[in-house]
Amino acid sequence: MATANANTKGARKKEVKKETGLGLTYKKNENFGEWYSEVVVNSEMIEYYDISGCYILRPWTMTIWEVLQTFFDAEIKKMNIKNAYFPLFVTESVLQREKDHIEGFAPEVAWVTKSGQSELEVPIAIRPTSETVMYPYFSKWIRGHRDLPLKLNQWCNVVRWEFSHPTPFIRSREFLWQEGHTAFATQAEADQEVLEILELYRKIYEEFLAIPVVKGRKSELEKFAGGYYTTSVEAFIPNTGRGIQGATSHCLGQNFAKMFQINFENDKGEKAMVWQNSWAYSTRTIGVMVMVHGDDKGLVLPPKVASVQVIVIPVPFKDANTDAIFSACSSTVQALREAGFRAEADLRDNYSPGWKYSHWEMKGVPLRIEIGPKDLANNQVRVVRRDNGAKSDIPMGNLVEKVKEILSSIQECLFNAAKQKRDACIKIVNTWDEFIAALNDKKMILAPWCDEEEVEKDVKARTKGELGAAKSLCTPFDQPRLPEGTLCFASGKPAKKWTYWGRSY
Ligand code: 86X
Repeated sequence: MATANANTKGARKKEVKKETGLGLTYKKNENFGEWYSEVVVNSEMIEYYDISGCYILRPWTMTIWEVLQTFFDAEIKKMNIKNAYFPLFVTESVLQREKDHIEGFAPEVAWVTKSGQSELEVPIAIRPTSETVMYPYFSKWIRGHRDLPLKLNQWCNVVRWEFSHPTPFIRSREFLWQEGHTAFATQAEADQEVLEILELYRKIYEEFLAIPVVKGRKSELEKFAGGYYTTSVEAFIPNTGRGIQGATSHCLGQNFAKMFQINFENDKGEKAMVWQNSWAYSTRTIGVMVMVHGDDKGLVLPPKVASVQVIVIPVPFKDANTDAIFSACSSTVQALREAGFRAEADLRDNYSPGWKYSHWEMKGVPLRIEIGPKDLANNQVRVVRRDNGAKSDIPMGNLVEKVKEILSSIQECLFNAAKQKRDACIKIVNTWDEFIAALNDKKMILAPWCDEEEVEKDVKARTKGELGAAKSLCTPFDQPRLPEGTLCFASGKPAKKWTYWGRSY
């Protein structure tokens, strides 16, 4: 639409963008940060809020979250883990019972100090995580070995008042997650669960979000300080050259049992301490998905998590039978829905087909079906893939079968493309010089390491800079062969293992 002051081509173009809300100003490879912010907003996943670091999760986001939740919730129920809900608030004295590792986190805790105009007698904290909320009751509920295992999960929000640069999904001050907290009589049971949960996290990333991850163990420096050992799935963002912790599964050992006196009488009548785990994944998963698959047209959704898997768009020409085209769209949607697909028709008459194509591309819908007069006449539909733009005509008779085929092909192609890109970023190094070169080249670095905490601290110190220091991401469970005599890339001492390193989120 022309406006009075849109008198240059550029200004007019910008004006059009503003009015339609279509198109991205930034390119993924040119300004990744701005591209990301624009995609999450224009795809209608996120709305910015007037508190920094807090975001509105719109339905387009929540349906993805719910798909992951439905999967994970069913899986943990098969493991006999029960859902519970504990309060949002925790008193200062209870929060302090975890003093040692709270210390470092203290600046991130948000407090409620008033109700109305009157000061509360004791300030209460908003949970940043729920160990201190839950474990006093684990202590109360666990008496004998017959009370074990106690396996609880909760779906909730937590608040961590971060001060570093907030990013939707990736680093927000409030986020959604599940937190699992379990207690066992033996370490062996705890060890086994840690890996079972980690495998579910791998599935969330690889099988739902089509993102390759590395399963491994965190270094002593990077593990949860309150725990015994930490495992994680690690993803990688090629554009920024940063690793990102996708989810964690901790074995807490007996540290919290000591702090919270979670004891039980074992089957020999002796007093014993429980072995505990905790594990979580958050809405960060969705941010990683946007970063990995999105392109210059917007979001790209893997079919398994897409709120709308197939969008059907009528393409009426002036002299065409519009009613017949519209009703073909509706019956196509109906057939797809009956077959179990999430399909919708965009029958709005105030937008052109071209506008609708861009709109649903921006929103990342995996497959578009166009129905015009020619398709009607030939009893076919035109399908266009979001991931690679490939077009094909499919006979109405094969609709369901073909759509099924194409959607699984998209799911597979997205994973393969992401894996190829990720793998191209992995660099194996043996020396410090190679390490620095690879780091500057935005690589995910696999290096032989002596596994000494002081050496990791030294790596951090020596790589400090504007972009942030390098750190260990994880020691992959899947270890390449470590030839006898291999030396640590950083210390020159004998290497004990292969570990991934890089900058990270
Ligand atoms: C660490 C550890 C653990 C349950 C998980 O990673 C899985 C789910 N929790 C969380 N952590 C904190 O303990 C923590 C504590 C405070 Cl007080 C805080 F402000 C921020 C924190 N962030 C992480």
